[in-house]
Amino acid sequence: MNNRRRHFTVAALAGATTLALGTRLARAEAQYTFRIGFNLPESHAMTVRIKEAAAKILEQTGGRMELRVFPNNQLGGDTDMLSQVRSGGLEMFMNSGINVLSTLVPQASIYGLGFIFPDYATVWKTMDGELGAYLRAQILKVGLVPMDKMWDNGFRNVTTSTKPIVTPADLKGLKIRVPVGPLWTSMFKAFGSAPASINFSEIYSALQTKVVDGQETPLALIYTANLFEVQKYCSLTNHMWDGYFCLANKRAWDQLPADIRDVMARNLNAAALLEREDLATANLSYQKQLAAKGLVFNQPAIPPFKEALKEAGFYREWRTKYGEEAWALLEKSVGKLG
Ligand code: X2X
Repeated sequence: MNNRRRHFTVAALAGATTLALGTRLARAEAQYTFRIGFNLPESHAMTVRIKEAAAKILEQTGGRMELRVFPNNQLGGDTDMLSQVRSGGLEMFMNSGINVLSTLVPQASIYGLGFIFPDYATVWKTMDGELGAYLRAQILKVGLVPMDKMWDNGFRNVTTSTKPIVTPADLKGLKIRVPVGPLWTSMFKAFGSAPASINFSEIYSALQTKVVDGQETPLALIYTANLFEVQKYCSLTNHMWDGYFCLANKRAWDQLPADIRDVMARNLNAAALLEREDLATANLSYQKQLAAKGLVFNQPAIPPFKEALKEAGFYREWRTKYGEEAWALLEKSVGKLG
């Protein structure tokens, strides 16, 4: 798993002075190599910040630790990457707790319950607080080591190729792509939609070929994954907030020397905080940029959507599934739910 590359390469190259050669030299010298995979596009803030963190890790470990970054489903879809990181074929994986990770750790999706976060301040208070710590402890139990800081994906909005969503009734019968996680299927069934679980790697073609008519992701993704090319309307439902855990295979993580683990954790956590700021800033302009690309926006009234979920028994059902401990931690942070 760990590449211990032979040092004669370095000796042979010693004396090289150009930056390009310097980089290659550092690579040749790396004693440990991890790959990190995730589903977001190259231009997404997460990709940019992870690459930056990888460069700092290489530098701060004196070239001993190389983190190779594979965005955009280059290593397969989420379902594939999750099984690779569990087996150790992949050392690190970024995934939303509501996405495939929740098929392994059911509690991980609790923060995706509909309409529970009024703003980012409440999101970070919750996910950097007791609930986040509880979720990370659950994830650790399945042999995945989560870094302390979560990364922002964003508040999610519904887009369609057919009509704007103005009231909950507009969601009825809608063929909508959702990620592969039971909370999503349950939420859109509660709205009366026809949700289809499809990995992000397949979202563009599923929309283009009209396998589904709609989808729901944050504006950052509608923009960076070019979903506006195959969607016409965007309804600002902000129905749930989503973020990513940065995960390492536990056996691979434990094999790293403690000082390298420290450098990794420090840089990845710092990068997560920067990525949160990047998106907070970018979010201010995505709507305008998407409108300029032809996406038609509307702002539905939100209370009827929350009411529809309540009436369908959605919160009751998930409270039972998550259990009282997780539910109490959530309510402690966001207030009583229903
Ligand atoms: O699949 C999605 O929609 C994405 C990229 O937002 C997640 O990973 C949850």
